[in-house]
Amino acid sequence: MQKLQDIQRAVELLSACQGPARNIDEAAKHRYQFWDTQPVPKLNEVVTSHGAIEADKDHVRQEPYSLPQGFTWDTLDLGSTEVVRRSLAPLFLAYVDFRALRPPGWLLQWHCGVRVSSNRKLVGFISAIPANIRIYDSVKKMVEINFLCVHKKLRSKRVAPVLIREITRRVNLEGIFQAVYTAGVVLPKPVATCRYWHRSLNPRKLVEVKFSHLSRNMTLQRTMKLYRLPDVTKTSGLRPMEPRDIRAVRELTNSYLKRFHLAPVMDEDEVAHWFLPQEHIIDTFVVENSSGKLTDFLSFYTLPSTVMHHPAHKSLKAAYSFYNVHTETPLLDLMSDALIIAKSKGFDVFNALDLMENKTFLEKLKFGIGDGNLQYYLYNWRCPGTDSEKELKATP
Ligand code: MYA
Repeated sequence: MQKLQDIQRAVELLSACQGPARNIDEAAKHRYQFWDTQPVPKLNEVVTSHGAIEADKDHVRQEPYSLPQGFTWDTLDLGSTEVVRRSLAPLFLAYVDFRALRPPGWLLQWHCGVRVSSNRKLVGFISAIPANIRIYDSVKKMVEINFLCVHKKLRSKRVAPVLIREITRRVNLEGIFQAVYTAGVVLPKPVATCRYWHRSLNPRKLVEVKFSHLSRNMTLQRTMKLYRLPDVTKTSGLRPMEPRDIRAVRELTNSYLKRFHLAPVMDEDEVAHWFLPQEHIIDTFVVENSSGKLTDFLSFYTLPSTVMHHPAHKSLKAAYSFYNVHTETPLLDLMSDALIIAKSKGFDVFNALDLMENKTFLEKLKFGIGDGNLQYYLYNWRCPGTDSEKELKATP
């Protein structure tokens, strides 16, 4: 889920709008006209029990929810370059790797769009992908909800609640009644709160495009020296993941993730989909010891963003930390190698959230804290909140 959420966050930031609260104090004053009708805990609720908030439905509404006059529902074929280029790209204002919306078990009806009936222009979108999620001791078939988006001209007209109700109906029709999602805004009620951190790999360019600025008393030369990295990695046996590693990577992942309260449980097809290296999309490096056993792996995915109004730089290449599993190599060494690989592949910045065990290496490896939180939510599941270290995103 991480990957989709990062793209989402980019979209959220790009379309900065007056919307719901971004911190708990503001949120406490807000009345949630829509969310107060949904099976989610109230913001001020102290949750101590675990379980579904409402029972699975026996009867699910068969007809789609009504849209305002002049709009129609449509499903989007994300396998079609034409659909992505003509419909989705203008709505999201960004390059998005929609392969992430077609993991094993994906359904066409879960790529749910709203078009203007007269000219077929896409003005709203929401998507769901299936995932097995473990929350504390329960493993549930859930969906991850991503890419809720409404065209700027249609904002604040209560279209988002219709999209959310409609995707809920379509998911319920498949016998699934729980979901996991993230947002920058505070809604009832986050199960965990995380923060982004950024590690400069190419400080000169980051300063030039104003992604970062020179700290006080720092020259560009000193900043470049501060962030300099070795040319070669340190861990012996580190190599790109191959199809023959799928089984071992699955075992490493599922057993490592048992340490966390909220995490996906992946089968081999999902491991292949999310981890097998694909140029400009996902990098995964495994550590193979001298007896041929895989002991650790690191992974990060690519998200380019467009640089506006700069004569020389047109885009920024960001790497996002994905899953990093360690049993023998110290996590600090593994992540230091991740930075070295990312730098050698031409990335400008390496981003990571402060979840899982990431707080143990962020400062040591010279990550700087970002602004804004990423809130994690569960739909129709009540459980106590988890710390960000005990929490973990689901899939990219
Ligand atoms: S998070 C990414 C969200 N997308 C963006 O930020 C892109 C740019 N922004 C927009 O396109 C619009 O501002 C959006 C809101 C579409 C976000 N998540 O139509 P409205 C509530 C949930 O008048 P608009 C992502 O994709 C808001 O509190 N609710 O507002 C995960 C208010 O409700 P209430 C949100 O600004 C999505 C109502 O909407 C969000 O025109 C997970 C206002 O509607 C938000 N990010 O449109 C969705 N933002 O009155 C939930 C606002 O109560 C999935 N709102 O305050 C739930 C599980 C469903 C499946 C269940 C299966 C079992």
